[in-house]
Amino acid sequence: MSRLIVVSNRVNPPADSGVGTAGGLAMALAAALREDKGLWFGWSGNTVEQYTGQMSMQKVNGVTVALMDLEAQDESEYYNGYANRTLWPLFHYRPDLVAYERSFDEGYTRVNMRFAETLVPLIDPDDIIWVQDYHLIPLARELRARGVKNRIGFFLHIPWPARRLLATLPRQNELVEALFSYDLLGFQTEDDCAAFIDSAAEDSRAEVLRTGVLKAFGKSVRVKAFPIGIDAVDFSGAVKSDTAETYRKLMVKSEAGRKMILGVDRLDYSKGIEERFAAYETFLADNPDQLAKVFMLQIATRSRDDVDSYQHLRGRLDAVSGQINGAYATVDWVPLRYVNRPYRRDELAGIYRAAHIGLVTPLRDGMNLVAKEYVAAQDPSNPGVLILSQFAGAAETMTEALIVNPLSREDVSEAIRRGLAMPLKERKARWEALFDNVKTNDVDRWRDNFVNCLRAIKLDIAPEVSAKVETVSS
Ligand code: ADQ
Repeated sequence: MSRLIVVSNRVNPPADSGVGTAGGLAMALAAALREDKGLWFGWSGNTVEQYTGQMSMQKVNGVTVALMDLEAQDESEYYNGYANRTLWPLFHYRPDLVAYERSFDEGYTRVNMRFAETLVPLIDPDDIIWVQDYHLIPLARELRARGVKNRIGFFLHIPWPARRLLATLPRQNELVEALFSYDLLGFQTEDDCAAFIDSAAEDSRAEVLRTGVLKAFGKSVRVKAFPIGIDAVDFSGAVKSDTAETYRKLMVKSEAGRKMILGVDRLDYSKGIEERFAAYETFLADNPDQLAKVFMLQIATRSRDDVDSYQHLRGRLDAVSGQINGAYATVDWVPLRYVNRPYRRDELAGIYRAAHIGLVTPLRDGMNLVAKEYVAAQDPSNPGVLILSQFAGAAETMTEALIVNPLSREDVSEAIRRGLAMPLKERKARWEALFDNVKTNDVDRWRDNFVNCLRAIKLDIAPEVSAKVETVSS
């Protein structure tokens, strides 16, 4: 069978039994690479004075990884710049936070060329190549320009924005065109597929050849939704672990008979944490009978500290959480516990299980795996209630959650009230349907569906190889 090459910005194959610490995505990719004797290629996370094109090959937890270093300028223009200050906010519907700087755009193109240059010598003719996420959209174009004819697939973990929003990005058509150098484009949801097809059809005159196959720029590409899941089996193991049970008991003790409303997120403006705090404040104001009977625990681990919008958000959350506690706390009750340290997955599993409400209210999210982990961690005989934003990719399939508009304080506040009062029978019925979906559509299924679909693509719809190197920047 052909070998699988996974390419992502960062590379982190966990050990076989990474139950406590490793994320499901990394576990699933590493398992496929071990089976296939594949290769995982990406940036080492290190910067050097001068990029040399050298890479280091090593075995990490049974997976062959190839790592390259970048220059400090690359890190600032490509990673902190175009990826995290241009594409991330734009694709999460925050044009107000987008930095449109030509140097970022140039750095993004340069780094994708560097990825291609370094990767090409490692590719065998029948390898299949799977590129992950928005950092590497132009990679297939750069590989094709260097003569690579292999099947190449791309999966976008974040949403694809609406056409009118994408239009605010200078040279956005070049980004769309770059995606036509792939054979298969995977999105999280049907909605994202439709948004991409709309961009391609309206602005790049792409033709729909047959369902899910688009043609433009003399090339064809298959477009399909592959909703990502969690590592349901491994996560169930984490839920049953001693550590999870210790944390569950710790939380039950600290609840002191109160009901816990839980939020768990990377500290990111797309997760809607500030809006969630505001909705919780509305809930406290509108439900005086619930004061001191509930509390919210928000775990928000710091991320992308080098980007100013993240520093600003941290400051806001510190202030708003302080205001809520200042207004409502009593000597024996703190309404909002706000925690910035990260927790291991088995610790989180125990915390999820002790929560009466899982409050997952991103303003935009590709999928949101926290929603799925919360469901997987519940006690089947007494499950909690998931409140889920209509703007998370997960809402497309997790329809038995209480679906809310995260921008409406009243909407979220009412859902909290309803969730706290929900009878056991309804909680069980909703949870059973949700859990069934989480178990069936897990991360292994996501990976296998994508890889099988890529393998099955006949080269007759493979893109034509372009002899000229085109770049995103002008
Ligand atoms: P993230 O935005 O990082 O990922 P999310 O799906 O919310 O997405 O969480 C990913 C993982 O991080 C989960 O396994 C969760 O347990 C863990 N995590 C989150 N907060 C944590 C915390 N405070 N402490 C410890 N662990 C924490 C991107 C996209 C998502 C998409 C995923 C997968 O933005 O939309 O679901 O990729 O494709």
